[in-house]
Amino acid sequence: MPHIAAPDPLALVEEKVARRERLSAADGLALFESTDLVRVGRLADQVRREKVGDDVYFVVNRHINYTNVCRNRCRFCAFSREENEPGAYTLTVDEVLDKAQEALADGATEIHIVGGEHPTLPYQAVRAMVSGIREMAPGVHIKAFTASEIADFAEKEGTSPEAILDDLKAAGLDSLPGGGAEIFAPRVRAAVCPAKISGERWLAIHEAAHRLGLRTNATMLYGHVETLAERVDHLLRLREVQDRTGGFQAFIPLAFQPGNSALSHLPPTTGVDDLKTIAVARLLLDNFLAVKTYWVMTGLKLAQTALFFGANDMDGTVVEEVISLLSGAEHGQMIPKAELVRVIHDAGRPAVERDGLYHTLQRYEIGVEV
Ligand code: V47
Repeated sequence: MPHIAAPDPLALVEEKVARRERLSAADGLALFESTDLVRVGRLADQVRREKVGDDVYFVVNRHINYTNVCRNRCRFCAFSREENEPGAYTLTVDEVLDKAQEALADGATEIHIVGGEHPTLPYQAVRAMVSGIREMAPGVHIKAFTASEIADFAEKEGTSPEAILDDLKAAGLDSLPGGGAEIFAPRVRAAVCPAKISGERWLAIHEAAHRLGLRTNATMLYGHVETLAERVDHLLRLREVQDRTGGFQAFIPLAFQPGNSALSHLPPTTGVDDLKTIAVARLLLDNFLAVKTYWVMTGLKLAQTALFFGANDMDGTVVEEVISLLSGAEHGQMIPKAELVRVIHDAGRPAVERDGLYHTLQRYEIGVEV
């Protein structure tokens, strides 16, 4: 009997990458289904090097979660509370401004503000957070509000998300973070976040922001009830919007943290899955420059390793990010800049402190102390 070699789906993907051909949904699935992590990673690493070079970006930033009151009560979320439930909190505008002031004194160049769909908090209060920070610090990058908060503000004000985005831009907003995307497939949303805006709506709000000249990020919350095909679908939908607008800055895969949520019976993601997801994102999202590894959710060691699997951004110094803290992420909330630079240098890569729009603020070549 002649020996017939089993088909090698990765070889086809490798050939396509060598020809600089766009990968398909079937290619994405083949990459996710492969257990040859090193081979998938090598391919993503090669694409990353050719596309964006060796620099690894980070930002000195601070997260401010202005409220945990949210009417959506997504099943993966350990953060949200009903308005009158114990543990519910809402910061006043002054408290938000105090936190921002503290962050600026610590050298933050980006403030990342998110909360929830609070049923009674007036839009003017959240707008005042943005305009107040802008008044205090004309140059700081304000990245605030997920698409689902924008939709909620529009509903409260009886207007369109576009009008809200325009108004927030006038108040000082620079960009939208990538949260709230979860997994776009309706099947998954019905199972884990039935009250949240649809995937189509999330994409449309980001596209509207891009049209207004606001840059945005995109995330994917993976490792719960979604299939690998649904992850691929999510990535390809982002790629489609990016083809039209070019407005996404970074893609950030968010590893599901099961603690204290209605899905706490599910196991956490594995290191192999985390690295493969970064790699597949780099390979499918051929029109995104930044693929960010979010160390708060994966741990610093795995985030560092992700730099060999397609990532070129380590997010930031992040203080007090309550969403992941409450869901059991135990990797810390704050890292000094010098430590981030050390970790990036130890991966053999130059570290670049960036601003919120990926302009270089300071380069740290290997061998140079911070
Ligand atoms: O919107 C909620 C997700 C997001 C859990 O844009 C969870 O630069 C994992 O979007 N396990 C907030 N994820 C975080 C986020 C983010 C983080 C860092 C940088 C940027 C950026 C954005 O986290 C939420 C939701 O999608 N999330 N609960 C959980 N248990």
